Amino acid sequence: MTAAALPFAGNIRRVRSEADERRAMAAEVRAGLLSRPMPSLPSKYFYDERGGALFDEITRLPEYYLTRAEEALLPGVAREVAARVRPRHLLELGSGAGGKVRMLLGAMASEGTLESCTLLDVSEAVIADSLSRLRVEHPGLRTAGIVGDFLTDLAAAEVAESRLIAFLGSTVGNIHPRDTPAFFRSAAAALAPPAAMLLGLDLVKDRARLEAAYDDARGVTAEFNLNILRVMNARLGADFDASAFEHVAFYDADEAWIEMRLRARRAMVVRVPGAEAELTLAEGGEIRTEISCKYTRPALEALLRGTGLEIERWWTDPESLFALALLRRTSG
Ligand code: AVJ
Repeated sequence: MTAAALPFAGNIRRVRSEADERRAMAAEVRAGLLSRPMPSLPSKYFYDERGGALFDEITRLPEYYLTRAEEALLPGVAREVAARVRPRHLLELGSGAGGKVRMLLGAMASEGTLESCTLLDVSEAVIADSLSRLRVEHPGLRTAGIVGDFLTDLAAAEVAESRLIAFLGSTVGNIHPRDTPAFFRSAAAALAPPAAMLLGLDLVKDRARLEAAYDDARGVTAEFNLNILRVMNARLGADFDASAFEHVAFYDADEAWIEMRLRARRAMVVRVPGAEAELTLAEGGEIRTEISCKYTRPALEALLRGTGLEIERWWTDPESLFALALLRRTSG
């Protein structure tokens, strides 16, 4: 039986109705386009169907070491975490197309502790598809989906004992460091001990390696970046001319993040009726579309201070490209 022939994966809950979702998107996009010195667009809107497929392609690019480095670490780490934490419930955040969750479930099943798996993602289609596949592999697995945003909607997953939260792929890097502590506090609140969070982190490294990963030779990342304009056109009736923009990606060493922008090749006025906004750009004017933070262990420790979470274990590959951190609630 193919995944396509499976019945629709039920038990998927939207945090907001589609109408509320649209209103929230309009407000976020409007705020981003009005922000100065530079207008911005929220990076979660990369991921429509085409954006998801382009991201998948990015993960297979020779320059994009992140996914390979994490997937090489994960089998061993999953076994160790399953044995140490003995979680019964897995909650994956921003799951994407994810083969990674399968490694974690496999390890939990081998320990004999696996009971349920919940996926939280912005895309209902991605959740439904992933859950049907997981249930083929683990008949009897209790599955649930939450259509929402990991930044604001973690509270929608009721607190479970013996839960492992998986937040992989360095997706945490898309959160602005000013908002990261609040995110960790909400994660701590969703964890009743014994419970833990497994966090994937891209590490600080030389500029050339970082920048190549976000500006690949084949131009897939450029297409991915430009796709956000097509999403604005499709969902908010905007009239962005994607061919009038170029992809920009650079490492900001002071902030320790990769920044992606779209630069206007000519002066233009863009209308975004669904967000009740209009954007005037000079030739060379830029829109920020993503930050992707790069970490060190001390930098993560600083972000965790006072949030109720601390690093219990830290794994990295021989080249120190990528890390997996096991976070636990601080006692007291
Ligand atoms: C999905 C957040 C891990 O920041 O590296 C890939 C997204 N952006 N190439 C990242 C992305 C440009 C990616 N994450």
